[in-house]
Amino acid sequence: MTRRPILIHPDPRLRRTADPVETVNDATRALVDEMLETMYAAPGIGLAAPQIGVLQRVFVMDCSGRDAEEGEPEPPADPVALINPEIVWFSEETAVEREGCLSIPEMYEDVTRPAKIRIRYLDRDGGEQEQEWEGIRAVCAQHELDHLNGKLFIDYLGSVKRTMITSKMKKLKRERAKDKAK
Ligand code: GNR
Ligand code: NI
Repeated sequence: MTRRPILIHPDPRLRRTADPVETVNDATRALVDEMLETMYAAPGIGLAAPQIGVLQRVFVMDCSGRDAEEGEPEPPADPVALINPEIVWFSEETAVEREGCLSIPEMYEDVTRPAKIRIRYLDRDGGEQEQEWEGIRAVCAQHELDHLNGKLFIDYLGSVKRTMITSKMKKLKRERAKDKAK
């Protein structure tokens, strides 16, 4: 399996709308495996294909560590792949969670979203699935689905905060590029 570099904001590929997967096949499953490996290594609880520069409607998540009653499970504890996901219902009730993003490292801000969702998707075998989620799974799935539509969690913040975070990320990218050249 292979780990892929994660794109850092700002990057035009993080702002595009990803394309639906036409058929779930071995290539899709290879992509899912690479995404899971990249997500666990990061480490993160979710990863969307555009974050590794692949503009397909695919994301992976494993939120098992965040709601464990006792201790941290060993990854991969609960890997889930969602292909062509669609939110078919969301609650009027909202919840606030402090969010972060692997494409915006070390920045954490509160975001308000619907507390519960029903989501329909294809699994890695192409089977139709429908799940109702709340808590961190609902937050994570909404954050990942946003990535498939070119949206980032900083878009929910005020423009002053968003601009400040974007400047910090530009600086981080300049420094990383310099380090690489050394
Ligand atoms: O690892 C991640 N943690 C996280 C925490 C709160 C809300 C959303 C997330 S998703 C993030 C990984 C990521 O950037 N996925 O796109
Ligand atoms: Ni993210």
